[in-house]
Amino acid sequence: SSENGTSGRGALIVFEGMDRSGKSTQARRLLNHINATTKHGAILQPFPDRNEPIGQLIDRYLKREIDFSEKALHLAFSANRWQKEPLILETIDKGVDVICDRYAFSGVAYSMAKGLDRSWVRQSDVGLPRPDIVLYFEVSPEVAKSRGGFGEERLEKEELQRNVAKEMQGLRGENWIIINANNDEDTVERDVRIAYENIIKTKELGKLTEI
Ligand code: DGP
Ligand code: NA
Ligand code: NA
Repeated sequence: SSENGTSGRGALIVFEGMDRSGKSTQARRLLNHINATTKHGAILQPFPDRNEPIGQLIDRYLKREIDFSEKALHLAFSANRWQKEPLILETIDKGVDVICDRYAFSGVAYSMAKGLDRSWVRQSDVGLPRPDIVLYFEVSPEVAKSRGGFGEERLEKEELQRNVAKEMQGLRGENWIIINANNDEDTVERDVRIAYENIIKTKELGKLTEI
């Protein structure tokens, strides 16, 4: 059973998965649920965070306004997360949950899917706060497709997404929960809540060592 809602530090909850897996919708639903049902509450932290300076550059890259070399892009996404590390730590310390919509696993999986070497790409995220739980949204290509075509953004290409999904499989750790994102929204929401209720927090928030 979890200590959520009673005492101690907040939980670090990460949503990962492919584009159109429904994770952003469900991250917002969990945020609302926690804020409606607990005293401690939660905040939602999307990555990339397009509001801070490095995130603005990433946003312009995704909209094809500027270019990055692949390694510089990798470090930009990573730096975008490091910019938010102090906020994440302070928030957790206050007892408030932090929900991240994507995290370092996207960073590693996208860059590996583009052919960068794992031992190089993992380094820049080592030391970031370690999630208490990673909710991995698994969606079949058919269902993802039925939810609408890819948008205009530069990484929303079918082959790349397939490779990202493949790389994500290799990143699964013992704190990962696989969410069947082919199910309807209410079923997925129920599964997410069950996972949330069953988070087991260590006394101190850990740090990412293996990614
Ligand atoms: P989103 O705002 O979740 O739709 O993400 C925007 C795009 O950026 C999406 O195609 C996934 C990709 N992305 C997210 N995080 C990272 C990362 O850390 N590295 C790379 N290369 N791509 C990422
Ligand atoms: Na997207
Ligand atoms: Na999203």
